[in-house]
Amino acid sequence: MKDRLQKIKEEAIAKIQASENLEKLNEIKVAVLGKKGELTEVLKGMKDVAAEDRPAVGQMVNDTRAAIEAKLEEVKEQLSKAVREAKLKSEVIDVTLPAKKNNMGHRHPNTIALEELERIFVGMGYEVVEGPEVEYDYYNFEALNIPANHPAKDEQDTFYINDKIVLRTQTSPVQARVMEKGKLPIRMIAPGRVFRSDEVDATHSPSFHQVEGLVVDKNITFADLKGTLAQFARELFGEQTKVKFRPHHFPFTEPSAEMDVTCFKCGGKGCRMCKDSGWIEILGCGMVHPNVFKMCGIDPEEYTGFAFGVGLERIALLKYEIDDMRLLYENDIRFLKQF
Ligand code: 2U9
Repeated sequence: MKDRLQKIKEEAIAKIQASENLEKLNEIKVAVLGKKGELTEVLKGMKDVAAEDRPAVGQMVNDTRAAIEAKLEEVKEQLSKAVREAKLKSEVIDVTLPAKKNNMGHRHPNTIALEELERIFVGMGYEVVEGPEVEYDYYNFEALNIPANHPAKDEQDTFYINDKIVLRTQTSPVQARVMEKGKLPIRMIAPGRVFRSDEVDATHSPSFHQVEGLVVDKNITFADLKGTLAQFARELFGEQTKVKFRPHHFPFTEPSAEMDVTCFKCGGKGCRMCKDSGWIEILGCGMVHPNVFKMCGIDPEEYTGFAFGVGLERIALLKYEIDDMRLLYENDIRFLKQF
């Protein structure tokens, strides 16, 4: 028995010493100390040992087991250390190498223009309000005094979800909803995406962005409209900018106008940018129509107001001298980085 145990120990220690990795070490452990291992087999044979010899033999088995376990632990530690060192070596970082360049994003020209518009109007005390892009026909048309037979309501121009719901064609429904809530006075802008059934070309897209404004209070006049929009134009295009108003028609405002600014490229002398006219059309505006007030629960005898609307893409194209709207939707970073 003694010789057998001695043999098991020597062979096991030799194998442990020779094992080249942790997996192999584990295999040896199972083969010697496991349920069906050599040493376990010896233990099973204890019943055949004479009773008086059992304590001594038992002690020998325990000593053998302890010696093998100690060797396993020792070699396991050596192998783990080697694995750790190899890993560290392979993960060495050379801090003297040049850093990888981060790809920086860039604000979109629309976003730059929007933030500029918001800065100007927030500076004048306006609130920025957003609303749903999928809108009831009621808020998009009816509440804004756009009659059922109006060409804007045609399926050729408007995307209909069903006969009561549309993709908003303007951000005016946001203002109609604010008016309906009844908290007066109102000084707000409503920026956002709008949809019209247009073919894509250099100046049209089925989805674009507007910023509309609305002021409602007692004693608001066309003079307030002119003063506010002239100040807006000076802040956006420079202090020297002059404005002029041409009569126009919108169903939701009366009277209505379009506002031109002196060409910021040639100062009004005439150039390619302003098609030699010296003027550039910027926005539409007008005094809120009494019918719109009535539809939204405001008494037009007590309150008056003005409203305006600008195409955000139009501002971005003009300000950054981009000649094709489609470039704004391609999102080529080489293009975007120029602004
Ligand atoms: C309410 C009442 C009136 C908003 C207005 C315009 C004039 C206008 C166009 C500019 C170019 C749209 O982006 S565009 O295609 N908009 O000319 N918008 S007045 O009038 C309102 C809005 C809300 C309750």
